[in-house]
Amino acid sequence: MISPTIPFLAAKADTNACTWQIVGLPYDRTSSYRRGAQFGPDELRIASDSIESYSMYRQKDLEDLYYCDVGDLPIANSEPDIAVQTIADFYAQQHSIGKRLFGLGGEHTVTIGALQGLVKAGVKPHILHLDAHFDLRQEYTGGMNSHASVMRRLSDLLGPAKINQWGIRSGERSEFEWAEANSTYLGLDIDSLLGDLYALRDKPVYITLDLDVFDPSEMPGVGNPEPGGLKFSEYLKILPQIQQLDVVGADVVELSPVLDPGGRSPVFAAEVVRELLLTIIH
Ligand SMILES: [Mn+2]
Repeated sequence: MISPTIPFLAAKADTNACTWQIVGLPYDRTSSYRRGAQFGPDELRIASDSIESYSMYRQKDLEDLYYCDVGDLPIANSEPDIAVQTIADFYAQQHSIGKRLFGLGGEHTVTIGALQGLVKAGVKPHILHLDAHFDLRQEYTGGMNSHASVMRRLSDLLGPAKINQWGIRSGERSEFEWAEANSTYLGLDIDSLLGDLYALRDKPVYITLDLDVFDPSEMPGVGNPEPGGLKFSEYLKILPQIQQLDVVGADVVELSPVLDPGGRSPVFAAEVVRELLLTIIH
């Protein structure tokens, strides 16, 4: 493992005492449009140091939660298949000893490794996928393990019935058709998402949040920005429903700090992570 520049805000030092662990997944080698996501995990941690550990929205404090930050996996310069394998091995090993992992990306390809690891450890969760893009291509320039193929690989692993995609507003016609045929697409409407989340109550769920699900006016530091996205205030409305789920793992991916010269994206991403930690760790 590679030590973080600083641990994520309010992370505890004693890793033995933590069920939940934050792990950095600094990878961007299959990014097609604009790279930079390999710097996401550390920039997110540094930004987390500038925000409050208390959330007025959740009325909870990160200081009261038990989670650790175990640093980064050494994958930044690996070929995609090797990076995915490294992540899968780590996740399988950690889950086999009862840990749960919160991944900081890194490009979305890292999620393939995370779910391969969970499945290897015998965990087959439902997937809640929040993203501007379907990521349903059979293969892409990087091969089978690519940011544009993530959800197709998860469907191969878990079956399409466990895939729930929300916020998507960009894709090839064939991706829309596949999502329609396999009923994986939940649309763009917040109220319908709340109903879909209600149906997942008490089931094991893995949440994968691509930061480009948010509107680029609020979250510009992503590789593939897409207008018309989720607002932070709407995100806050989803969280009470997410609290009802049995979340077995989560990741927040695609922060690319170098693409936002204004520098607000890492702070935004850190608050997204804070709210999610306060929601899923009970
Ligand atoms: Mn995306």
